[in-house]
Amino acid sequence: RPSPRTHSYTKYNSFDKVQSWIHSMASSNADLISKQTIGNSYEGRPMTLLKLGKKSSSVKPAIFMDCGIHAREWISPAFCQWFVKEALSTYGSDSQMTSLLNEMDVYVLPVLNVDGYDYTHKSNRMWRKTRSRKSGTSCIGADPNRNFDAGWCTVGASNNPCSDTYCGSRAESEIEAKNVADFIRRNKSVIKAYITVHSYSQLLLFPYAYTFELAATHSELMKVAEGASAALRSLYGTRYTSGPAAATIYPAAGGSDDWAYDLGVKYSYTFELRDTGRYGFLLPESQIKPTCEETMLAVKYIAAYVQKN
Ligand code: ING
Ligand code: ZN
Repeated sequence: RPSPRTHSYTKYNSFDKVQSWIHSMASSNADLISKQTIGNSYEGRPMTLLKLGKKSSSVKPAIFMDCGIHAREWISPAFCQWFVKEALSTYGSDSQMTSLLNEMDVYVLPVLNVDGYDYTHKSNRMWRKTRSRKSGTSCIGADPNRNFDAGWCTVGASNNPCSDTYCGSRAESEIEAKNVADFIRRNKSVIKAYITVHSYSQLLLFPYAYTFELAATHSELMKVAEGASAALRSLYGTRYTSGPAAATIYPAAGGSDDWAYDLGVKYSYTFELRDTGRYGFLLPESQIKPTCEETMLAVKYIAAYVQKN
C-alpha cells in the first residue's frame, strides 16, 4: 500500500490506486479525516467516502462532494484527490481552510462510478455509464446522472439500455446512485451543499436540468456561481459559464444536483471542468495541476459562502 507521500496527484490513478490512497489517507490523519463505506457497487467494489473536518462533540453542518459519476471524466476523480490533499496540507496555515474544517465537515466521494472508472482503465477509455447487467439486452449499464429521482427519464435521457444516457429501469435502479442518495437522505439535516464534478465544457451549473423553470433560489445560486467562476478565472484566466443546466448545457432529467436540490440541499452545483473540447475527456495529465488549482478556488468560494449562510 503506497503511503500518501508517494501517491501522484498529477496522474490519472487507477481505481486500485485511488482505493489504497483512501485507506492510507484515512489512517494517517486521524484527527481530520475518516472513511466509511456507503455501500458496494454492482460489481462489488466498495464506495468509500472520506469525511474531512476537525473532530467535534457537536453536530457540524456539512458539504457533500462527489467525483467520477461518469467513468471517462478522469479529471474529476483527480480533482477530488487534489481537494483532499490540499485540505489536509493547508489546514492550520490557510485561514479559510482551517475555519472551514473547524466549523464544517466535507464529505468527499472520490469515485462514485467505481465499476465504470475501473472499466475505462482496463477496457474502454470512453465508457460513461455504470456496468450493471439487465435481462433482455446485451447492452450494459445506465447513466448514473440520469438515474436520480428528479423528473426521472422525462427529458434528455433515453429508455434504450444501449444508449449512453439510458436512465435505468427505474429511479435509483443503479446501486451506486442509490447508495449516494441513501447517504444524503440519511444526513439531510446536516448537508447544506452538494457539489458534483464532471468534465468537460468549463461550466458551473445548478438546478434545474429537468425543466426550464427557474429554481426558487435562482438568483442566489447564480450569484454564488458567478463569484466562484470569477475566483477560478483569477488564477489562469480560464473562462467558465454559469447558469441553470437546462438552458446552459441541455435539458436532462435524473441528475444528481437537481435531486439534491429538490430534497432540500439549498446549494447544489455541477462543475464541468476543463477543457472546452480540444482534448475533451482525454485531458492531458499536464493539465491536472492547473485545473485542480483553479477549481480549488471555486470550491473554496462556494464553501465559504455556505459556511457563512
Ligand atoms: N454533463 C452532464 C450530463 O450528465 C448535466 C450535464 C448536469 C446533466 C446536471 C444533468 C444535470 O450530461 C456531462 N458532461 O456529463
Ligand atoms: Zn459527466
